[in-house]
Amino acid sequence: MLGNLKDQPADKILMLMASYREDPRDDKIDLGVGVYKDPDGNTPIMSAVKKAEERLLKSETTKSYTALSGDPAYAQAMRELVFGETGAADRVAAIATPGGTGAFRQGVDLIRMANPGATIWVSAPTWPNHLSILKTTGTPFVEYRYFDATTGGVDFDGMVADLNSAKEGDVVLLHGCCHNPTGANLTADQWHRVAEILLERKLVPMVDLAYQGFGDGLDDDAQGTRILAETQPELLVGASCSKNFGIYRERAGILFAIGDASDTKTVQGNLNHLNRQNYSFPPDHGPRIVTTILNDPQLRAEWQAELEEMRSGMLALRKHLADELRQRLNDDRFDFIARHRGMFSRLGVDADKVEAMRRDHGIYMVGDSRLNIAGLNARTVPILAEAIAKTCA
Ligand code: PLP
Ligand code: TYF
Repeated sequence: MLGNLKDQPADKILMLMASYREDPRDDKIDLGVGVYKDPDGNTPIMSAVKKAEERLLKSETTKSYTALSGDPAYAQAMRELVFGETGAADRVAAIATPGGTGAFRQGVDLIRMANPGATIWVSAPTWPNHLSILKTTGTPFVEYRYFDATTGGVDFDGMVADLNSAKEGDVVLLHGCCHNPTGANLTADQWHRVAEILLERKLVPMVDLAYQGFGDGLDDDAQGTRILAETQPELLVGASCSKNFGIYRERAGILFAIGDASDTKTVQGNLNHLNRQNYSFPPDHGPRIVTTILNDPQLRAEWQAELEEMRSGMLALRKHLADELRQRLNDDRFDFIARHRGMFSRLGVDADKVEAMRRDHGIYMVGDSRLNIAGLNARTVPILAEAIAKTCA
């Protein structure tokens, strides 16, 4: 049996992590995997998370099973974080999932149960794991135009034209904020236009919100999702707590399915069913940390302040890098780096240039020229700018 197995394609981002580790150079720079790093290159546990864990250690009296959907207090706290005051709670069904990836996977399974004929429209490009999950589940998908490599922005006309050819019932996957891998995002006006197209063509949006708080702030980053919650009859949202709470390995995520209030009970039952089929009860420790923080004003304020420091640090690095490149190249070709939001920017240079930066300068970015801004600090920004200027000018 096992001899029948074929090798699976490796995850390029995780492979890059391994080759970085093996590189003996002292001055190597890791701009690969999407994990937040402080200026010293560490990914520390946020202080509010540590305090919440201390509290839980003292106060938890059982590790017995929760509910198939996870702790209801987690769903409520996350619903408020993601949707704010928007949207009637009676339209929202939710399950805790192992990370945002679990939320996406469960969302895809739900779509296949509800409408097996649906095609999923994904941005070109999108996070590679979206594509591998769609392939693994045999879910039909097509790309819509999204990133314009010449401007570093969104090809919005292309996106609109492509979505206008989707058929009724198709699902459109949108990154809620901080687009991975490009860093280019829709404006509020563009979200409204997308909302109109979804309504006109009777399409169902699915939002992947993996970086709330990393772009323009907690509320601003949820703006697109909230516009859809206000305007669309149906909406799926997968949210991850991995980045904004820095609890990557705890696997804390949530899938929301919003529809007609008369369907909520059945939708909730189907979500519970999906958790049961795939892994039974979802992880609880990460969600409990999140709920403890969100429901305690002091811990919440501490968490928000720390998140804000991370966010503003990344913005400062963006501006610094764009300035350094403008000075060296004497043009504004890379100014889009300062306009991008989140951890990532795609430079839009060829793979051989990415390879040359790795070989000649020990700079590790993903082959599609995506760099993790949080991998930089004030010392390494000029080093990267020099390498880009030498290699890509
Ligand atoms: N979606 C996107 C776009 C991501 O970049 C990530 C990052 O890891 C995830 C989902 C899922 O994150 P996790 O499953 O670690 O919560
Ligand atoms: O895109 C990234 O770098 C993050 C982290 O299989 C990640 O989303 C990368 C690869 C992977 C899982 C998570």
